[in-house]
Amino acid sequence: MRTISDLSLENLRLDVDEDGIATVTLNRPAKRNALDAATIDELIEVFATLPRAGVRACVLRGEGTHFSAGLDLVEHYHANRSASDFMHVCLRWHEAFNKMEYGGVPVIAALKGAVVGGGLELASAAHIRVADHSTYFGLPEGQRGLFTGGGATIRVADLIGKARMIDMMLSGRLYRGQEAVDVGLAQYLVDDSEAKAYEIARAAAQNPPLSNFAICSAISHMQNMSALDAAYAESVVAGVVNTQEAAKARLEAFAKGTAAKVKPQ
Ligand code: 1HE
Repeated sequence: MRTISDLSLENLRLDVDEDGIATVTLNRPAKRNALDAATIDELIEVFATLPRAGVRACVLRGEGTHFSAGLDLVEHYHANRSASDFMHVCLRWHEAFNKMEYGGVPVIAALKGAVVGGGLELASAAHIRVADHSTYFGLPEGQRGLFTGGGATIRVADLIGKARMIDMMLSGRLYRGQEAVDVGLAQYLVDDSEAKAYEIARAAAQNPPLSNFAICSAISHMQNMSALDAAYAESVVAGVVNTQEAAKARLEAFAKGTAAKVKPQ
């Protein structure tokens, strides 16, 4: 089993603090964190490793002023790929983003600047997206003569609906600010997206890992199932999670009236 210390990273940085909060940093600021093949390989390695490395939550951020400019267009241009080559590139992207979405570790994306094309595909594989006032979302594939290949047809369409996604791709429309939140591209709009992302990560890290595992994998899996199968799977997952040892002290506290109540502050 690979551990965090086995990882050798160049395009990403990985830090894990004493509370088990990981920070994954896209670290190609000079290229606006464009996603080249090497970065995707490193994302696969990192998100294959985090779930079994004791990590409680993860903040995904970009170095520099932009989260990510999407597919490395210059690499793609020079590689002169065949259709089959690019299909395999896309399969690697899917592997990376599926490991994020289905890995069971809460991933909170701290966004800023450009979150475009493949950068939006990456962000949409996170469980929570936090935007700041510099953040803007785009799918410039149409204007580049391209098509999404990193799961946007599934995840972005799921977030905002197919009509808005088609509009973004055809017309180059960008979303930002409150409108981006209103359409579903981000759940938070704040002055400091990283501070907020860490606040959320720390709150999530208080939950038992098995609860977080279910929240951050089962819901995504169940969305791919028929309602009948999802209801069955939900009952199996709840059977395991809701009887876990780690929940007992919390339930006891509630039964004794000493647990925090669920009320607005
Ligand atoms: C890049 C990339 C990139 C920047 N691939 N190198 N994505 C796009 O269509 C977005 C393309 N990028 C931009 O529109 C702009 O670069 C930004 C708005 C993101 C940033 O602008 P700015 O003024 O801060 O930076 P810049 O001067 O444009 O770029 C700085 C450097 O980053 C420059 O390299 P340099 O060597 O000349 O300094 C740029 O070439 C480089 N750079 N973006 C490669 N994307 C699985 S399919 C997914 C399909 C897609 O993702 S389509 C969307 C592609």
